[in-house]
Amino acid sequence: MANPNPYRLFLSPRSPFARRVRLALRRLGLPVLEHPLNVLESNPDLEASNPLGLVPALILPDGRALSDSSAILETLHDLHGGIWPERPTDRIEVRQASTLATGLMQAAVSYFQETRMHEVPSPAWAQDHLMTVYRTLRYLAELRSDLWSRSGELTQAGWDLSCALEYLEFRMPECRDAIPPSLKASLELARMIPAFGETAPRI
Ligand SMILES: N[C@@H](CCC(=O)N[C@@H](CS)C(=O)NCC(=O)O)C(=O)O
Repeated sequence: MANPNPYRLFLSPRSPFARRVRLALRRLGLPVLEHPLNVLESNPDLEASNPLGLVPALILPDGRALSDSSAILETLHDLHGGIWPERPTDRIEVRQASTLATGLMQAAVSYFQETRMHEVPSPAWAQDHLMTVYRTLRYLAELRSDLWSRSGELTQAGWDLSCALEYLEFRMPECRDAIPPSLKASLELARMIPAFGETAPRI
């Protein structure tokens, strides 16, 4: 019988932050009702759960609302496990790699908003975010490969990196050639998983 109170997720099909949560819910096998939104419009249902008006927002089966993708992943790990490695020393490093990959998403989202959505873009501000993207890509390429995948399975950081790289290709195609081959390996691994294709950013 279907769970009468599945998780409910407010998302934008383009949001890399929503995507990391969608992928985690699928990996954990948790039933979820997805509510895709256009975040450029007013969304009273979303705002009733998250007054910041940001996606993702997750409604737990008991009705409590969670916002921010990283906080949502922490709660999913508290409730179900399976997001972070069991060993605390491993967890510290994978979580830090995940934080940097998520920061890469944020820099790319900010760059896109500045260059394509502001009436008068600031070239200096956009350039600063572009440099952040390049610097972070170089830094991430130096990290140990087992932070991204172990025994052929992506870690949470590997999923986040894959979402960030595909978002870069989607919104900042000028950065495509700057993605180091060692990082592309995670993206190739993610692309073999159907859920990754099902949650790809689309217009
Ligand atoms: N730190 C937040 C960032 C969420 C975020 O910025 N979401 C964007 C979509 S990519 C959004 O909802 N934007 C709507 C708006 O700015 O009004 C998270 O990790 O969930």
